[in-house]
Amino acid sequence: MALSACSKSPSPASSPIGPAPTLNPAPGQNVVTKSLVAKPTTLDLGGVMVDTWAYGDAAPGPLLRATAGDMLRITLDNQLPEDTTIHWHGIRLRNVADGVPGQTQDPVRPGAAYTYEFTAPDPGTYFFHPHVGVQLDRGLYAPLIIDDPSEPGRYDAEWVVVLDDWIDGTGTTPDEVFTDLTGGQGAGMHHGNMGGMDHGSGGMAMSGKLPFGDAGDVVYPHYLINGRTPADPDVLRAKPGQRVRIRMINAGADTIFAVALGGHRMTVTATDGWAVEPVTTDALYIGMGERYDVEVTLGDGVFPLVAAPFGKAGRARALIRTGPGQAPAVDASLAELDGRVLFGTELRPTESSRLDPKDPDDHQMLHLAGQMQPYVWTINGKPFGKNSPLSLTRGTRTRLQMMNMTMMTHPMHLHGHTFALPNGLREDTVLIPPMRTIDVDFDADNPGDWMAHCHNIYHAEAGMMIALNYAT
Ligand SMILES: [Cu+2]
Repeated sequence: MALSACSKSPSPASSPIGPAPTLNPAPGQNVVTKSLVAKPTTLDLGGVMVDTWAYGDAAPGPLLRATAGDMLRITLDNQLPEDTTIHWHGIRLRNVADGVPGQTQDPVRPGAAYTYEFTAPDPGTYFFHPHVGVQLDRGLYAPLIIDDPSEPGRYDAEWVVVLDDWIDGTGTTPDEVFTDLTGGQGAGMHHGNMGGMDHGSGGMAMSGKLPFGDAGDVVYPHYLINGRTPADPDVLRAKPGQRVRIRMINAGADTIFAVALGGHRMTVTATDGWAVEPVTTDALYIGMGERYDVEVTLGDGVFPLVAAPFGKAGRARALIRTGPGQAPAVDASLAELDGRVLFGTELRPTESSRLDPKDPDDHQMLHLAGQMQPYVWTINGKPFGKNSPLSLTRGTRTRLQMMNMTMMTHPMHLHGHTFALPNGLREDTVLIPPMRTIDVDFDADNPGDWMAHCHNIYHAEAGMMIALNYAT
């Protein structure tokens, strides 16, 4: 049986929400219109054929691109055998378009269509995916880029690089993985490395440090960049000396990656769409649901762009080619992964990315707990559906104190808002390391029924979600 987030919602499916009110564009507002078909398909991941679900016939799905201030009008045609929705991850949109079944909309039934209408106010790198069950761990994800109309064209080229951990269609499905984690008899499932001691080629991890505690809960047979295995990788082409922006998105369900580009250092310029004071690094960590923009001036040759899964064996790889030459071996070591691996929380915001300085008026707590056996992950002592929604007040600066009482890292994601870390860094997803507490502040200026949850999709499905509600 496929569990869905909807099935655990406090709003029973028997009380329908109905269609979202129509959004009319403001005078002069540009409207980006697109249709997406969610459907079963067969994909070639690069020598590996899998039956999966995707938006169209590719994973990642089609790039969706607009300019800040545009209205998006996106129709989802559900040709899946299950209910689905789309969540526009990181966008500060109107609540009715947020894609949470039972909370902001009714689930989109098989054979039905649903139109999302919202304005995308902030430029940056985003993505979209279902907010139902563990569908994100299939091929149902795609990049969403919101361009900044005032940005100078500083780049010769721009690439979107989407990371993923892949298991669907390899003798099991994400639903079977979840069933197995929760004690059922799913097929083909292997439990993760509980001790987190097998550290693959994860940079700092190689030096024996365990910055994120236990690795994820699922062992994946494949790690992908732009839907390709390392053996038959995506090849990104440019000329030597060109300045390239790479927009990185971690669409994985259970995997933190360390990313490095062989022979280069990378300058990080934004996270979750918000500009940061540039930092040049050998490599950087990217958690599930996080995005980083980096810029690189390319050398001459063929270079591996590698994403090493934290605490797990294997790697994802693409190639950057600016000239002739032999590609390096799939498993060639990268010195950069053993160099400085940046943690996102070390970054500092630009002045333009800061929240106005203000003390919080409202304090709320997210107490994160859980364990593998039984497989239950909770916020404030209970799994989603049993925990009490947080009650916010419109117009207040709200502080969320996120306390991780587990030995795993949780990428905590807030819908409909971006928060500021204590150093001012703006994000919508932040990695909370084991036994650590991070306070984040945000303005409750976008009323509705929202979600905060772990972006490990198996944790979220096992209960690590909570609603935050406030009215106009
Ligand atoms: Cu988690």
